[in-house]
Amino acid sequence: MEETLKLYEDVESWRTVIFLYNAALKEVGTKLEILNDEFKHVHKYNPIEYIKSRIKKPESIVKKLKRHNLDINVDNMINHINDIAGVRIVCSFTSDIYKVAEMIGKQNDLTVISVKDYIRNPKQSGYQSFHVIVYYTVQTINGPKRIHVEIQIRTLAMNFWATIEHSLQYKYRRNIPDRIRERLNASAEAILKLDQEMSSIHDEI
Ligand code: 0O2
Repeated sequence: MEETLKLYEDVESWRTVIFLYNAALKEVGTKLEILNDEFKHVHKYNPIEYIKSRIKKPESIVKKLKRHNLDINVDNMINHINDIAGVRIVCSFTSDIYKVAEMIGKQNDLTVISVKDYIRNPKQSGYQSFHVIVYYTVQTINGPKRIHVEIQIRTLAMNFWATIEHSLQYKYRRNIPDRIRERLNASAEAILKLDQEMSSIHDEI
């Protein structure tokens, strides 16, 4: 009986937590859309191509907790997983990524808690992206609640590479064979060259 009650409490707190992450995601997404509209209004130029949001799937949350050798519970999920609510901003050019990151840093209602620049320092896998973890405060019927949101900012080309590599990681259960790894590394270099070339053409205009 006690166990059933505990399970019920866990499921209830899980639902409440996911509700809050969803609320944060909606508000942060709208906020970024408005900033993009304002940027376009002022500079006659759109730094953001598109924005996508997602809540991490329960099985991915569990996998990540296990990867970090943590017990599977709601507290660990809140305290140790920063990307339960994720927003992905896709830009045309690398310089746009830094413009968007700067805009995010200027917002009073977003507190930047960490930044990872995998563009200047790509991961060994070849992964390139700019990650910002922020706190956003959601107003609830019981008062304010601070929620973590991970914002990933990348170019269209970086996103193409990351999406393909991510699905291969899934297919090979994070054990991509060496021959495919080599091709992915070569593709990551090609992506870097492509982004540099497109930026240089863009600068000519
Ligand atoms: P999923 O399946 O996308 O949710 P970690 O070190 O990964 O355990 P942390 O601190 O969150 O934890 O790392 P990081 O580097 O900031 O990575 C956060 C997310 O960035 C990942 O979430 C991926 O979405 C993406 N990412 C990081 N590295 C790579 C990579 O090499 N390839 C691809 N395709 N994406 C990457 P998850 O939870 O790992 O995965």
